[in-house]
Amino acid sequence: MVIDEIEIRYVTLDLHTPFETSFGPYTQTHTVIVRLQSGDHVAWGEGPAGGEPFYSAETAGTVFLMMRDHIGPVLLGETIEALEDLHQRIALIRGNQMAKGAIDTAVATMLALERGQSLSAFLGGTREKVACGVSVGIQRDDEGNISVDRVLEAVRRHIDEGFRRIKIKIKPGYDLEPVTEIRKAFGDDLPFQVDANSAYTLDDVDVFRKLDRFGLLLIEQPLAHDDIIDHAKLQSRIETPVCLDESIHTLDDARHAIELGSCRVINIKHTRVGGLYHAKRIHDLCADAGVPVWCGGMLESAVGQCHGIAMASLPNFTLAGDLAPSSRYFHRDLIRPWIEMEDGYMAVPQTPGLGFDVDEDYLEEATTEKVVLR
Ligand code: OSB
Ligand code: MG
Repeated sequence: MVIDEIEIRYVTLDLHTPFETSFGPYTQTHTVIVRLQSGDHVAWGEGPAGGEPFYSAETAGTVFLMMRDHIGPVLLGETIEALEDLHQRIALIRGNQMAKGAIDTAVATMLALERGQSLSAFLGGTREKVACGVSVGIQRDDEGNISVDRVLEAVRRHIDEGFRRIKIKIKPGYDLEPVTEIRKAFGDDLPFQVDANSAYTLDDVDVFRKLDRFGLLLIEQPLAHDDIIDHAKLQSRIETPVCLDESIHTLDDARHAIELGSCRVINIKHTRVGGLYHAKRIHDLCADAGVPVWCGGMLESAVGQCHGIAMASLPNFTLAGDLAPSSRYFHRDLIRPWIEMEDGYMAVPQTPGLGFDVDEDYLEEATTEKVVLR
């Protein structure tokens, strides 16, 4: 496969409802969409880094620049036969996983397309459908105060919609109460987990000891975004599995975290780890170590979700992902019509490449900046 042209777009999509985490509310998705051309074939990639460097050090702005100035120029005109070839060519670039993820997802989709395979089959996926979980943000009442009642309403709605697992965002001062109320309202059998997005320190171990009583599936990223040492200490003091999200950027990060006992579960976001190539290797490492994984979300467009669904069809993705139909966040998305959730699952596309056509009119409308390298 020869890379003839790379189009890079900075795209913003409005969320129909704000999504609030411990670092504040999101009202828009800021993402980078990559269009790759090879002969007559077109493939799409996405690097959904966000508008601000709060979740990770990268933003959609840095992804755009890295793609334009460093990754794109290295790849133009190059022949790539396997994902490994791509990553060998960009290995000298340090960090910038989301930017690498943006090109990796486009190249993986192109390679799948050229082989006549679905992205899932190309990656070695084995599932025909993936379980959908939902991430419920911190909710506020009309006066702007955090409201447990509103969280209960949202959880009830999502259970009714059929989601297979509920996750809520927590932060200091807003943790035991919503968890207690959700267990009280929906029972102990509800598959239920929490995500702190790094809002706590080891001094808060008592909160996590108390959370142990609620039989949570896992506690996601309780401590610092770049930590695996304190997470190991925390995991040794509590029963609930710790799951790492922000702390895992590389295969070695995953290996170190598993060796140290920093977590018992890993949330794999393929773009956080530099793309599907690395995601697959982390998946395989975790499978060998008996560590289950699940597919996280970044409020990406349906393009990025297609990549995530393909990844989540791999065998060790045994926990429900943050994978939801577009209508969860958007009135309109970059792919239409999008996969509907049926009985809490989404079908894994079986047609070659991405499995869907991009809505190029809406993409153009949602683009704030664009460059074409050829
Ligand atoms: O920590 O998983 C996270 C969204 C933006 C940044 C970080 C996270 C999230 C989510 C969204 O939880 C989950 C989803 O895509 O539904
Ligand atoms: Mg998370």
